Amino acid sequence: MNTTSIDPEIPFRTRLRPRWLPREMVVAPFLDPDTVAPRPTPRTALLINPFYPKDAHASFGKHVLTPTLALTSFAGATPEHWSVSYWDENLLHGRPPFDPMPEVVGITVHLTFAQRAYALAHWYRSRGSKVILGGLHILSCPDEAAPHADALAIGDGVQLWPRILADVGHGTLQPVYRVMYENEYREDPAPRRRLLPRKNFLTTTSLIATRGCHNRCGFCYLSTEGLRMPYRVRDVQQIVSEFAADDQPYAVFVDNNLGSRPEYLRALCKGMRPLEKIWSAAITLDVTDDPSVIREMALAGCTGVFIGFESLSDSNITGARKRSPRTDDYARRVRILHDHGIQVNGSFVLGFDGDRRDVFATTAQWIEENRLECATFHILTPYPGTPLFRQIESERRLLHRDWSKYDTGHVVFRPKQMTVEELEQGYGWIYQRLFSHTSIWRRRPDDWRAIAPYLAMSYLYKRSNRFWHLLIKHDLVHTVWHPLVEWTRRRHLKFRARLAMEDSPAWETHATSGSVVSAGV
Ligand code: B12
Ligand code: SF4
Repeated sequence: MNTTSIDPEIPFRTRLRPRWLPREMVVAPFLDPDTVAPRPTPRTALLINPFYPKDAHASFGKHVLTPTLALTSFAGATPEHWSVSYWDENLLHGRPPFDPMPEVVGITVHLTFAQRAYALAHWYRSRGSKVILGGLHILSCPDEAAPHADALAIGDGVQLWPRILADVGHGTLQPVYRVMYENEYREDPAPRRRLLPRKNFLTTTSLIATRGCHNRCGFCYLSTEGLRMPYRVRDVQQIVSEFAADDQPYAVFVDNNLGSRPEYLRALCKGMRPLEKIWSAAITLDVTDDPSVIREMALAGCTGVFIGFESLSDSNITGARKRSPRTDDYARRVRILHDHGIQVNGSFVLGFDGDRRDVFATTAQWIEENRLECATFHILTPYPGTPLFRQIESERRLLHRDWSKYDTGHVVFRPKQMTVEELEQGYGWIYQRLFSHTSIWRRRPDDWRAIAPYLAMSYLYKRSNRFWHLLIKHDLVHTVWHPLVEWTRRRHLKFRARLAMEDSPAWETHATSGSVVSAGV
């Protein structure tokens, strides 16, 4: 355990080193207004994940760890007589294709890349394609998006997409389609993962087993006004089959919270165990209420979890309306995960009303003391339509509505107990600190056998943005990472075999398993 405490003023005395950020990671590909495109080909659809600027503080690797399911999920519901293709602008392959010119272009829209989505929509519409916009931002701000689309898809794309294509076919496209997430999730088809470029992602197996969350934190997109997303699960066997069918050693669950119903998680783990694969997922810390669930996770191949700790202050947590264990119990719960060989990627929000200037040093200190292998920081961001947005807006603390800066890496509101500049400086400092050699070393696992894989993961994942840029640009992400992932899987198989044999608690007998794969997004 480290005892050296970090001086709370250090963040403000430290000069932040400029970070390397190549132009193509911040500027979207050029859309030439003079390009002459062929006439749209009937019954062809192109699905686009638009470009967004990358944060130089964080790892570029997270963008190619695993693909979003936004597009592949509803692509699975495409009628037989339509041909559909996929384009992710973040893979650095230049501007999206236009030969053949698609009859329909479906674009997923988040607030941070809404302007890029609108630019793409304009380019394709002016050349004859019908453009459909869907995704989180269309649900929050439909009026803003409407002028940019032929149709808006508000809510669940899986239900809407076949209807939209049928209406295009009949020439009866409506301006707005709307349906919430109240149907049976298990009736959805599997996402169409074969559309994905396999060589460009560490794994293409993004899985989703549940919808919704037992919490409704005031800052989370799940509390957006008008969003009805009751908790629903898919059948265990559906998930197991999808995991097996994609033929990758590693999966990332993109569920909001895979641990919302611990008994479902337990059943899912039992189902996945025979696959002998590894995976990571986002969960809430209350899953550790019952350590036997954590044991099932380890036995089923869980190497890492992404946990929204959000804050180390109970009043911030209560203020955000999050039901969470007391913060003075966080450390014990982290140990339960570590003792089962599960790495912890902690997510922390900075800038709550209760946060003062010392929050950066205190948070970094706690992360190092508790040896979190990885941490992700977010500047508190009021997403439009959420209770947090309404509160900050009514207090006249919003600085602007430039959504492109609502990416949790910029300050977009006036914090209560520090200045905007202090919050920005503290955010930059805490990332610099956590990526430093000193901090990486302080957070090494207790068990010496797990140190080498931990260091490999930290350096390859967190300190190699030039390397990531090269891999992404030259389509080498999968080729280079696959052997490391496979090695992790094999190590994990040995680890879980020992865990399964012994009756005594894992922490008495086990080395941590370690992983070269980051524990979540
Ligand atoms: C995978 C993921 C990522 C990946 C990939 C992102 C990408 N766009 O390529 C990575 C790791 C790179 C990433 C990064 C970030 N992410 Co992210 N990410 C996710 C995650 C975990 C899963 C997304 C997913 O697959 N969902 C499942 C699909 C099926 O749901 P869906 O996207 O809503 O799509 C459905 C409908 O919306 C609709 N639909 C969507 N698009 C379209 C389009 C059409 C045409 C139609 C018909 C329908 C339709 O149909 C789908 C099926 O119903 C979500 C949380 C979540 N569980 O959704 C966060 C989430 C989307 N991310 C979020 C954030 C904040 C970020 C970051 C900004 C964080 C950061 N600072 O690093 C970055 C940067 C990305 C950016 N600038 O946008 C927030 C967005 C909040 C908001 N209100 O916009 C979310 C919701 C997490 C959260 N709880 O706050 N992310
Ligand atoms: S626990 Fe996480 S996913 Fe659930 S409402 Fe809160 S922030 Fe959203």
